[in-house]
Amino acid sequence: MKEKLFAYIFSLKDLYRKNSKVANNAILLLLIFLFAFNPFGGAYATSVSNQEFFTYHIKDLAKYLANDPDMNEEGYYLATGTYEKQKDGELFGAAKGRNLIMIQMESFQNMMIGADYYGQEITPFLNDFIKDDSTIYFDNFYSQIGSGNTSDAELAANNSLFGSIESYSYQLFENNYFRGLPWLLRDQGYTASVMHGYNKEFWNRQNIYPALGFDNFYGDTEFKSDNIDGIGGGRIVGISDRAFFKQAIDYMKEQKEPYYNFLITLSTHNPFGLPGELSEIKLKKEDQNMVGHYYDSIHYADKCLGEFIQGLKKEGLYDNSIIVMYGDHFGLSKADPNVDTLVSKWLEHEYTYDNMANVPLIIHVPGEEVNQTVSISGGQVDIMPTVAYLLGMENLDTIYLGQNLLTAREGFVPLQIHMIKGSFIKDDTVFEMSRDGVFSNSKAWNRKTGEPMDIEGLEEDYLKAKEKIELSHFYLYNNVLKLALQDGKDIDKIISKLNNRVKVPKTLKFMYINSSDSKGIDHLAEFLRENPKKFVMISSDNLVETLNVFADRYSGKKGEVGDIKEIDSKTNQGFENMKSRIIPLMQDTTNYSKVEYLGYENIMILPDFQNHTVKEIKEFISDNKPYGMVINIDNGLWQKEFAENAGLSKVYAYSEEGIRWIDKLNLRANRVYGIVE
Ligand code: GP9
Ligand code: MN
Repeated sequence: MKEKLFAYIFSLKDLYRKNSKVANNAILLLLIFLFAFNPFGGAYATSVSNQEFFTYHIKDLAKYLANDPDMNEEGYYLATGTYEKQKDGELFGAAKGRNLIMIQMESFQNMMIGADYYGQEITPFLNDFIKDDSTIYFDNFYSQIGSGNTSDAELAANNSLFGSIESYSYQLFENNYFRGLPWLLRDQGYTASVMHGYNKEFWNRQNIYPALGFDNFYGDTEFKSDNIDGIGGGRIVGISDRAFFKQAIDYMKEQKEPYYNFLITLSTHNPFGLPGELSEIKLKKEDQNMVGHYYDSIHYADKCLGEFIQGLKKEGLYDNSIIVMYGDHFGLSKADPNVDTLVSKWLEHEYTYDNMANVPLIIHVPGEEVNQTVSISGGQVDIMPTVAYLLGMENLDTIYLGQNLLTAREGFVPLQIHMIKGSFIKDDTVFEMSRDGVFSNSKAWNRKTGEPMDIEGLEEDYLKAKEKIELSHFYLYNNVLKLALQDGKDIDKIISKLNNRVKVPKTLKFMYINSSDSKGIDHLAEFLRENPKKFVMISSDNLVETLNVFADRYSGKKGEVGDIKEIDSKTNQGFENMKSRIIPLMQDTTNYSKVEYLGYENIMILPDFQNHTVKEIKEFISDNKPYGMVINIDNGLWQKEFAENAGLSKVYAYSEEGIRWIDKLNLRANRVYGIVE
């Protein structure tokens, strides 16, 4: 049962069937995530702004970011306000006044660069291109997406912010105020356009692009698909890269200069379909599957990129431009065991999560002698400041989280999916945060040798990686860019407002449901709709599944399925209002990030003192800033004391009398004693 880091009091019966000793002895850890109020209006803001620990965290962080004069000297953890300190460098303004052409390449992993498939060069064009006098190649560069995939890569590159892991940011924040690269360039007289040969509604692009600052969106109504059967794949069957680039050049020829064109490619989309006539890589029998098709499809994309550069030259669009290319995210998933095996075999070493997140960044400044390979670690949020530096921008008048990779002495890349929040890549060190939320269970390795590394000494960086992602979410969920940049509010004041939190009532209605209890789920939704001020604590034997079912049935988008049909069917508002009042009790917290990643971020714990040392529990509390603690006094009052002294200033542990708050908690209630104030 060692791996059962946290058990759950309501599953004791089940647990007992499996292991009576543990069931008898377990002192359990509960995680409760809750949301309460929203000082700024948006339903989603509710979820983040209410978090006391979060506020506290951010406050510290904002102070650190704003006031620490040594921040640059430290070389890592650079963020808003640091660009001006990072401008001094040989290449400042190397591309001043030029047109910017930025290409986000679908599913393009860095392991393709310089690689061969049993003697066949996969990316011959890019291999030459990165050796060109005018090219800077970043080989230690990473995708930093959240759950918005391609669209999060776009967001990170253009806005230097991390998308949410809860849902896709292009929808969550479609009404936010942004001030990223398109807006900054527009201020300098550029026209900003985005080109993507696919349905404009996908990822809600059509609705959010104007807010992101794009003057024009050339999508499926502008690009004529060549309809090559099977290219791309899955639901994303669209225009070929060849046809896309060709038409993109035609559109660019017509544009007023200076311009920024952001091109998003498509034909290397999973499952990497490529019709026979375009296929050039001869695949071994064992690779005649998604893995081999990926290599083949990347080979095709590489060829199209070469044709694009030729096309720019031919049309006189090349010399006065700066061309940026990067991959949006992985193509081959390590999570698929077959893929993992085949890729590891081809790589001749284990296919790791850092290999998977590693995408190329290539910047080409025609006519300038800039050739170099930059190997400090960087990620998509670093693109905006790096490009701004080459374009010679005097300042970055916005809120951003990346750094200029051409002057930084050290890289720092926070990640949030595949390797969960808190994971990072700091130059050659890869740190993977443990999914149970306990730092000491995490691991680290050297990205070059694969050798395991001691995690000792990495905790500070882990916290910074986590805080940086949280800061980004804080900005987005609270529309901080609007408040600070448009309304002119002081960022410190914005943060301090968050202290006016609404208190969670001491009496909670308790519901015991599971994912197959469809009546229970309907009842939960109905209760929340009818009692807009009340909170509900739900527990189940399969909590994550239950919350997912709730989301599926009652989110505004999918809400038609549920028994309650009156919720807003156009937006997620109705759902978010309900969701924000649910306090989940987690059953299986071996992977505590599961519930957090569903958007329930506050945590109530009931520590498992039996299977975990006090040190581990303290570590969990200090790193995860749980909201509250529940204790079981069966095994002694010292645990109550522990709870009270755990550094959770707003959290109270209750003894048996505390049971009154759980007025509807019936079964096994005598084993649960506490809740937050
Ligand atoms: C569709 C394309 C693919 O427009 O951007 O998105 P993805 O599935 O890779 O996120
Ligand atoms: Mn993509």
